Amino acid sequence: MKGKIIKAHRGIYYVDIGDHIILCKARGLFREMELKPVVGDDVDIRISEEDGSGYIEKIYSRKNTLLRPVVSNVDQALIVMSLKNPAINLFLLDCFLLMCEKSRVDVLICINKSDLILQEKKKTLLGYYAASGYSIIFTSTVTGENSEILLDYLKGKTTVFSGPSGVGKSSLLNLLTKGKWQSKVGNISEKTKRGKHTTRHVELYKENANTFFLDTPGFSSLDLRFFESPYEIKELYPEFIQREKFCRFNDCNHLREPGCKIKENVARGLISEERYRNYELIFQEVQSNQRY
Ligand SMILES: Nc1nc2c(ncn2[C@@H]2O[C@H](COP(=O)(O)OP(=O)(O)OP(=O)(O)O)[C@@H](O)[C@H]2O)c(=O)[nH]1
Ligand SMILES: [Zn+2]
Repeated sequence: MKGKIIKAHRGIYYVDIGDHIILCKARGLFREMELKPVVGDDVDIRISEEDGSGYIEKIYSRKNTLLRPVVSNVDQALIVMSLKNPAINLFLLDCFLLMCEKSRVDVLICINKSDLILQEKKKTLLGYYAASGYSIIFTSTVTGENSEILLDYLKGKTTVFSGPSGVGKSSLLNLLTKGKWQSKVGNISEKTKRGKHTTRHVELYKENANTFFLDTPGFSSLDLRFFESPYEIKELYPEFIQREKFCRFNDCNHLREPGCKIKENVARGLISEERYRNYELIFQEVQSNQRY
C-alpha cells in the first residue's frame, strides 16, 4: 500500500493512505542502512497479519529534503514576514533563502500585514530583492488582500510555511483553509502560559489530495551550520550567479578580489547594497563556525 508520512512522533509514523491514516513503525533495515523516514516521504507500507500494526517497507526516492525543519518532497517554502509588528529582519530572511536554495526548494516571499504598510516601504523591499528574481506577494488577513492569488500559488503543491513568531502565519493558514486550520491546530498544539499556540510536531496538513501545508514553529534565528564551507554560499545567490562569470578571477568570492563584477554591480545600485552586506556577514559567520 502506498502512502505519505504526514507526521512522525517518537518512532511512530502517521501514514496517509488516501482515505485514512495508518500508524506505522519503520523496519529495522532502515536503521542498518542509516536511512530514517521523515515527514513528506512517499512510502510503501504493509499491515502485519499478526498484530495489525503497520510497517514502512520502502521509502521512495526523495525529490529534495528541506534542512530546517527536516521535511522531504517539498515543492516550495512560503517565507512569511511582516514589515511592521514585528519589523522585518532582512538578515534572517536572507539566511532562510540560502537554506532553501541549498535544500533545492523553491521560495515565495509573503509579506503579511500589508494593511499596516505604506506603499513606499513596499517599494523599498521590492528593490532589495529585484535583482534576485524572488517573487514577493503582499497579503493581509484583515482585508483579505491577495489571498486568492496566494491560494493559486499553493494549489497542487506541498508548501512549508516559515517565518518569525507573530507575523500572522496561523491567521494566514486559517484564511486560506477557510477556518479548517484552527480546529486542526487545536488538536496538535498546546497553549503555553502566555496563551499562545506552539507547534509541537512537524505535521503536514492535507488541504486536498495533492495540496499540503506545513506550519513550522516561529524562528528568530537560523543555525547556519548546514554550510560546510563559506565558499559555497555565493553559489546560492541568484543575482550573483548570473554575473559572476564576468569577475576577473573565476574563483572570485566577491569580497576583496580586484575586478569583481558583483561589487561593481553593488556600487552601481544594480544589486542591493544591504543584501550584499548581509552576504559578507553570513560568509564571516560560516567561516568562524568552521574554525571553532
Ligand atoms: N494588521 C494585521 N494584523 C494581523 C494580520 N495577520 C495577523 N495579524 C495579527 O498578528 C498577530 C499574530 O498573528 P498569528 O497568526 O498568531 O501569528 P503567527 O505567525 O502564527 O505567530 P506564532 O504563532 O507566534 O508563530 C495577531 O494578533 C493577529 O491578529 C494582518 O494581515 N494585518
Ligand atoms: Zn566577484
